[in-house]
Amino acid sequence: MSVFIEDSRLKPILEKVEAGARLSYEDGVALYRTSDILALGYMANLVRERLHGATTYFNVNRHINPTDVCVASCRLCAFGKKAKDPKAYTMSLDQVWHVAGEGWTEAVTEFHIVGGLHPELTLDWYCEMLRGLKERFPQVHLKAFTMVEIGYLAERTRISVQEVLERLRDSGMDSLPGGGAEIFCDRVRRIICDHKITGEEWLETARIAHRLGLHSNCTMLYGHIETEEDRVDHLVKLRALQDETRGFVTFIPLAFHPDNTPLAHIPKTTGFLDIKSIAVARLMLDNIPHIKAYWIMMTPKIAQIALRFGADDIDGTVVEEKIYHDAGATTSQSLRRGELLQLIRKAGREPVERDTLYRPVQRTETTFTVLV
Ligand code: V47
Repeated sequence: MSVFIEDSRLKPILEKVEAGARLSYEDGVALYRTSDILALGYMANLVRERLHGATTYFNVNRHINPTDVCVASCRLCAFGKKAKDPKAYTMSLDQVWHVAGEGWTEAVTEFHIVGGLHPELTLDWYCEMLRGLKERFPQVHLKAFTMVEIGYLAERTRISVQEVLERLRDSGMDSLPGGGAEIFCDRVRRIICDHKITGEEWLETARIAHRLGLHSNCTMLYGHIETEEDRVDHLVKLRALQDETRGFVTFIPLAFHPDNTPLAHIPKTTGFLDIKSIAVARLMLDNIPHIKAYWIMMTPKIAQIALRFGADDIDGTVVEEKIYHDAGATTSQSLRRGELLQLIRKAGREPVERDTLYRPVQRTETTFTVLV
């Protein structure tokens, strides 16, 4: 099929995409540099439809953030607070289990659980939290703890990352979300998140998790001080690890929201960059099955457009989001299942409710069955 390409530098890339060939680092940089968003969208949509046709996935999930107390003080973050901050909170185990139940009205299939790096909560506490959730909600998938939280627990408990992962898995953790990856480049990390594990450590933690048979997602935070080269380097590193482990399920590009962070002077990302980040990810990450347009971060309107620029997933109902809303997000904190269906259908796509590992879910008003 022919397509009108305004930016002639994209022609050799189009040939590779049509042939199903892997794109190089240089191709990735060229894709980020182009303004030819329609050619980019054409190519990304070609790959998206080759993999998923018109299907667009969503899930019925609930976010739980047990604490916002965090020792890290990352400049990118408006969520984490020092323990002595009067606005900081830490839930008791009973509160976590209670909050989880509040999302139950729509029969959620996933709890997405992440929090700050708390200096006192122990590995045993987290294991008990998971066991309590599994006991009360045995059919709900527990997608819990970023690689950064895992690294911190290992450091504090003085045991290996592998042992932390095994203990959490044995207590009920089913998979891991993709957060904390930010941008792997050291120079950028030193400025936006200098107290976090390094990019290499993030990748190594993911490698260990995948080797234990745990799946995870992966993310990239863009729109702050990183260069186009930094972004492509990040994508290429994720792709290389995926060649090795096949453990990543979904990639989620995350736009930096500057409000209430020490980097508040940085302008917000544009819709153009948000859409481009989805498309470039779809084209570069040829071995990661899904690309998510996280509506909380992109707004439902841009997320809907993204479904024609490479994304095949729109995340879920979420119910109560804190990380982006503390950083000035003006989107709603939750969407109902019916609203997600509408959003997808109005983009001419076919909604499929999935569980965390993308098995289709069949449901009645209050119950669900995962189709295997
Ligand atoms: O790790 C923090 C980012 C992430 C800000 O795996 C910020 O399915 C923008 O990882 N502006 C948490 N971003 C969110 C996340 C996620 C979201 C949805 C689905 C999944 C999944 C994972 O948000 C953090 C960090 O990278 N973040 N502060 C901020 N001011």
